[in-house]
Amino acid sequence: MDDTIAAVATPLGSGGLGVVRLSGPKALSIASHLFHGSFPLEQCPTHTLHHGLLKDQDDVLDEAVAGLFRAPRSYTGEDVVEFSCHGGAHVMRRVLDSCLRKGARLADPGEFTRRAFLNGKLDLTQAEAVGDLIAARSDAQRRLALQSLRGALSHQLRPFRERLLNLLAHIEAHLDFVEDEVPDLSRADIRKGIESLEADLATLTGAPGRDRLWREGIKIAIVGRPNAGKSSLFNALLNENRAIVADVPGTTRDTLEESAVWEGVAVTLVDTAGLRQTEDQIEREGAHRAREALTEADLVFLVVDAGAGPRAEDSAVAETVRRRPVILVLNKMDLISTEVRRTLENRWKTEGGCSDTSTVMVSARTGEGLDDLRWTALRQAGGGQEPQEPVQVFNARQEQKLRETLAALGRARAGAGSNVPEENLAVDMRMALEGLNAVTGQGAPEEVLDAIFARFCVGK
Ligand SMILES: Nc1nc2c(ncn2[C@@H]2O[C@H](COP(=O)(O)OP(=O)(O)OP(=O)(O)O)[C@@H](O)[C@H]2O)c(=O)[nH]1
Ligand SMILES: [Mg+2]
Repeated sequence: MDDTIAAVATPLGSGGLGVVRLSGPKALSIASHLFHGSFPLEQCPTHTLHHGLLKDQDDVLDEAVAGLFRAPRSYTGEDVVEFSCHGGAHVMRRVLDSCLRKGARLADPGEFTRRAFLNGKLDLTQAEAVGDLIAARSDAQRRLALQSLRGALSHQLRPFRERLLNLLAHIEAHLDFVEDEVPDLSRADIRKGIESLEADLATLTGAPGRDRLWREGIKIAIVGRPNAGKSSLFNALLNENRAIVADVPGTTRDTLEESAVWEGVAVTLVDTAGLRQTEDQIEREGAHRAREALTEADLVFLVVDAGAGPRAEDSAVAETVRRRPVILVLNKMDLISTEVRRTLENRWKTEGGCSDTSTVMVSARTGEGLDDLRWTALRQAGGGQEPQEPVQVFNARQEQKLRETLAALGRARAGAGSNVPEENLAVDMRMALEGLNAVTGQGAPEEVLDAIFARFCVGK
């Protein structure tokens, strides 16, 4: 990386402080052109802070603190200078502009972290964790991200990689067999070795997606007919008066999104427009958006006005959510007498077209049943188990690579148990090794890195 990059590292807008970051071989010389403190920056030792003026020619841009980190002991592994300025958008823009005019290039999204990865300061699981930590909305997400940032995932994979390399070495020893180098592992031993490696790795990987709700959170769409009480439920679950509630069907026209944390899981709730046949153009657009929200959601709350009893329209709405994970929410239970309660669930299930859906009775007005609804949602999203924060979670990319590794190990194990030639065994074992390496990013192709870092924002 022979060029020097610069970017604003703090969010644009007003704040007490705003940071402009420079990284690369010219970071120090560019910074010393702009920064005027008690000592010339270029002669200052690493890991020091300096107070001074940032100037563009004779124009004083700001009074700032410069942080100096010399290669290789910096975030990126290169020379890094960070200017902590007064955090106004205009100040930031001027300081950044001056850096660019002195020869820096505007950093791409995630480029600081990408350089850290390329310079060996972080592996890929750690680089991904930087993005996750910044995006964390719950304590669980923060803990999991911080753990992988500190190398927990790569640390756990290391012994697996060593076992794999060891087995591969024995298989390859069979291959270039020479008289005096008799390999010490029999074919049966190799098969056993692969088998136990496969089993241990499968345990580590866990069930597909089981723990994903902790890492990624869940998105829940609240849908149903107009006036069922969707917006009331949305507000009640958020504990705030966010959406407009009214006795008029068709109150909500647009989709509304808000975040919450339930038992440590980050939840995004989406309130939607009521679904019904209508000629009203705005309402139809609302219904269209509701259907879109439905397809993006991990879980759907199908809300009905329990006392109104199932009607043909309800089956139609139930039909739209048919192939989605759904919870049937019987709302307005405060209006229901005890006798009717008992038969109500069955009636909705049979006549409302929701026969195998789990059902929760609530009242958005009194708050009855809301805890039950939250727990049912978490249990359903967590594959039927009580939500329990996992020790570590692989993200979708890492999990995919681990599954490829497991598949290759499975082929190798089967091959080792039959008459498959050693060459073929070695091919499968090498594929398994590549899969493991890909998790931590060893030998990751440019396109993979592009895809990962494109999700970062500029300045990370
Ligand atoms: N008694 C009672 N009334 C409720 C309850 N939930 C909602 N309502 C009332 O039902 C009416 C409709 O509520 P909304 O929350 O606006 O319904 P909605 O499903 O969002 O309606 P649209 O946005 O028109 O699709 C309002 O008058 C609410 O006060 C409840 O649990 N009990
Ligand atoms: Mg509404």
